[in-house]
Amino acid sequence: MTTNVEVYQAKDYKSELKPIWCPGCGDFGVVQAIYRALASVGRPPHEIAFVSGIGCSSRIPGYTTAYGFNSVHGRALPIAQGIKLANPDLLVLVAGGDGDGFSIGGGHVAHAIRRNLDMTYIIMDNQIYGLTKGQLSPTSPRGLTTASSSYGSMEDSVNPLLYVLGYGARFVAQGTPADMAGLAGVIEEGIRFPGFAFINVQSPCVTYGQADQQLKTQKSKMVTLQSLGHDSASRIKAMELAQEYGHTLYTGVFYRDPNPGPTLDDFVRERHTALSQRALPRASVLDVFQPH
Ligand SMILES: Cc1ncc(C[n+]2csc(CCOP(=O)(O)OP(=O)(O)O)c2C)c(N)n1
Ligand code: SF4
Repeated sequence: MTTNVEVYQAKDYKSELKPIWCPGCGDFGVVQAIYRALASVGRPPHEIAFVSGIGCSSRIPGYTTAYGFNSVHGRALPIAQGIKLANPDLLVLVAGGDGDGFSIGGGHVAHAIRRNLDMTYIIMDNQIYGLTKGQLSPTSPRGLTTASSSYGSMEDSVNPLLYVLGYGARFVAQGTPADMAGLAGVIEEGIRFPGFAFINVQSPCVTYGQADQQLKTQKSKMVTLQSLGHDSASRIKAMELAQEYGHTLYTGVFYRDPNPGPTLDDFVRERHTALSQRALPRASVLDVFQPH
């Protein structure tokens, strides 16, 4: 008996659009890592929904062959959750910048974590607003001089790793395009994780970012969590290491819940089956929550 299982390669996820990022932007490497991770997972492009907000990094869905939605600044997560609820069989990816995710959209991150739908959220953390030409972002370090802070930022930065760990995220990892194999690996692990997965990518903005945040420097500074023998089943140990955000560039999986349990989409999938609908029409999406 022959089985007809299609095998996908990284190039199958690359769209015909040519990226318009600045030469040397870290986001070029991130999209390559996403192609590789998707090829390893092997889902066909038409079964993938890729949602973003607004920013340089939010252009990323358009450079893939997945169904893409370059949505509204800070609102990628609510849209992605709606898509997943309507059709839980889709592989859902969400991407954007640190401004999109932790400034205007910061409130959504906590609730997406609590809701725990099976999706992967990739932040391209360049510590700056790239698209709008270099204003302070929530992850900019104190003292940073930018277009909007000529005397240096007077605020402490958000620590995205501690933020998501504190809200109970079940999968938390960090990567850099300076280590393409490592980044593709954590994205693949995030996609395979059954639940909400968060991946912080240190993706340098070569035009407005900090001078020491370039790929070459990152390569020499990064420390893999694996080399430390880190136990990724411990949230407390993950939080200890995450405190080094902004000082040490740790890469790899900080935390993976050893008992992830059922997701909200498991419940929704069960209800879809009970309602004999694989993907509910928009008008009936809320029917899955009816008491039965
Ligand atoms: C509601 C709304 N507010 C503000 C903007 C302007 N704006 C567009 S992108 C952006 C920030 C971009 O920074 P980030 O999200 O970190 O992404 P990057 O461009 O650095 O990848 C802002 C403030 C907008 N488009 N919509
Ligand atoms: S402005 Fe920065 S983040 Fe935007 S494309 Fe250029 S290098 Fe990349």
